[in-house]
Amino acid sequence: MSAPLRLGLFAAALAVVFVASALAGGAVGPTPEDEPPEPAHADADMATEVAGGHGGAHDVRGLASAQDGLRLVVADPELPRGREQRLAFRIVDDHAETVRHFDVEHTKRMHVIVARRDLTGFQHLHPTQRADGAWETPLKLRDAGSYRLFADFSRDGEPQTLATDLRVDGRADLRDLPAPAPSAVSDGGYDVELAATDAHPGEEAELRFRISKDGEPVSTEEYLGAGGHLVALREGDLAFLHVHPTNDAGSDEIAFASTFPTEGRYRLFLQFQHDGEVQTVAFTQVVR
Ligand SMILES: [Cu+2]
Repeated sequence: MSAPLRLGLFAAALAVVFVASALAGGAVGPTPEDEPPEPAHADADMATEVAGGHGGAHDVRGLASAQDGLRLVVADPELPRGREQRLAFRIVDDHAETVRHFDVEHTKRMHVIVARRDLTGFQHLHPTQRADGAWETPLKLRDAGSYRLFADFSRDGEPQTLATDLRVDGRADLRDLPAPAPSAVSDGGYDVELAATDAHPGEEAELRFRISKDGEPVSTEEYLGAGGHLVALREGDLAFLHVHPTNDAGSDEIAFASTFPTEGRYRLFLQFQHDGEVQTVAFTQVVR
C-alpha cells in the first residue's frame, strides 16, 4: 500500500472513531458538574477518542507536557516511596495563567492516569479542583522508579492529554512486559477473557472482554457513564490511547473499538465496576 493511501485510510479510521466518540459524548446527558470534593479513588470511566481529536495521523496523545497552548505543571514531581502524598498540578495557558474551566467528559472534568515506565503500577484517579484552579489528589506510589502522569481532559470541546514524569527515588526493579495472554485476573479476583484480535496499525480493532467470577458470568455496572473504561499505553514511549466502549453496561461482555497508531506492544488497562467496586485488569496487545 502506498504511503499516502495508508495515511488516508488511517485518517478516515480516526475520523470514524472521533465521530463515534462525539455521539457517545452527547448521549451521556446531564452530569453532575462542580461536584463537591470527593476522595480521589482509583476508578474507571470513560472512553473516548483514539489518538486525539485533531484528526492527524501523527496526533498521538500523552507524549508531551505542553501542546496546543496548554501546559501541565506539577508542583513537586518527586514522591516518597510507598507513602501517600498530596500531588498537586495545574494546567496553564500560554500566558502562564491557570486554566480553571474544563468540560465534563465521562462525568468528570479531570482524569488522571499514572503508570510506571515499565507499565506496572497503573492508577486512575479523579482529582479535586482547588479554588485557585489547581488540581490535587492523594497519590501513593508503591515502588521506586520513573512514572508517567497523564492529565486527560477536554477544554472548549477539544480533548487533550498532557503528560509529565514523576519520580520515586530508589532502585527500580523494572519488569518486562508480560507476554500476551487470553485471560487475566482483576485486582479483586474477577476472571477476564480477551477475545483474540488481530490488531494492525491504523486499522480499527475490536477488543472484547468477557467477565466472570467463580465460573459465573458477571454483568458490569455503569461506571462514569459507560460499561467500562479502557486505556492503552504503548510500550517504550507510553503514548496514550483513550479507547471508546461500543456497548453499554449490563452485559458480561465489554467491547471497545480501538485504532492502534503503530506496530508495537501495548498494555491495555481495563476497568469495570461490579458490586460497587471498580476492578482493574491488564492485558498485553501486540499490533503488527
Ligand atoms: Cu477518569
